[in-house]
Amino acid sequence: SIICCSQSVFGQKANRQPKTSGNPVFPGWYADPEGVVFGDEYWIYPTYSAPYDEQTFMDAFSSKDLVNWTKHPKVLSKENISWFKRALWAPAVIHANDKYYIFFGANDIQSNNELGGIGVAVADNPAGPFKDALGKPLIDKFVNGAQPIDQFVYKDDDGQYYMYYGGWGHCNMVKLAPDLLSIVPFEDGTLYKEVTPEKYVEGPFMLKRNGKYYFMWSEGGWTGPDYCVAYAIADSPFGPFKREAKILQRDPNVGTGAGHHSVVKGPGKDEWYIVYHRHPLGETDGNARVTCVDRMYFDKDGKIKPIKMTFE
Ligand code: FUB
Repeated sequence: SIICCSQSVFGQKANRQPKTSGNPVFPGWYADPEGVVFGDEYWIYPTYSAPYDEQTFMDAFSSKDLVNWTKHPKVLSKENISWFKRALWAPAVIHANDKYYIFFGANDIQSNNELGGIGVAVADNPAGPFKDALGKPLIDKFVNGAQPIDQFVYKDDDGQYYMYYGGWGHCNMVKLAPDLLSIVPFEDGTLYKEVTPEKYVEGPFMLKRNGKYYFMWSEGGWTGPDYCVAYAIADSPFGPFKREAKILQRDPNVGTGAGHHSVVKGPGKDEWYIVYHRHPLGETDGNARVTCVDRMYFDKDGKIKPIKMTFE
């Protein structure tokens, strides 16, 4: 998966294979990985993939070389969220205002009618401890049919933060205030804009490359073999997000149910990695999800090439 470093950095001989971490990149069942780069370190914040009632904390993992990973246990845990009732999952993490913000899904608002949805916790360093900032969720209801989970926070070139989120086949975007602790109206006065692409299920992600917005998401059922990632290309963060293609999907020789991803940029020119979870072959438990990283390439027209899942 991850290529350690350029040969020039480590003086490797030209014919030596670059060192890789191997997939999965760390042991244990971890899903919905949010990969981010902070300074000279790569960080991955995943869901602790266990039965719902055991998802009471989040671990994080850091690496300077994308090969050796250090575990940071319980960067966020239920003790630091006063409104926690049931489960934490699918984090999105961003560095802003000299702080680190983790946005997370919590509790069960649809079956149990609990206070829940998308929360936000803040820390002074990426290993936490993150502490809930609001004493309540940032978004605690379904709007436009979108379950308030699976958020991704995107900073546009003009400094504006947008949050894309949504499960159950609907995706909304909201505008965040500069302190990232409240949502503010768009110019037309609305708070929520639905941006759902065709076949969208959950797990939105956005990146910008060469002036184009690449909006990505997961399709299929999260416990099943058909879970996969597709994308759209747009000229604006508001879309429209016209589905281009599926780019990550099961491989009978490697894994099934591959999705809920993020993307990190490596140090090289146009060097990109997709960070995602997949079900190991032969596993039937829906929570058997492991975090993997593979190279992501663009073709000469700017389209994302189908991703080859590996054990490397
Ligand atoms: O980990 C719980 C759920 O599984 C996430 O919210 C979905 O995106 C799916 O990956």
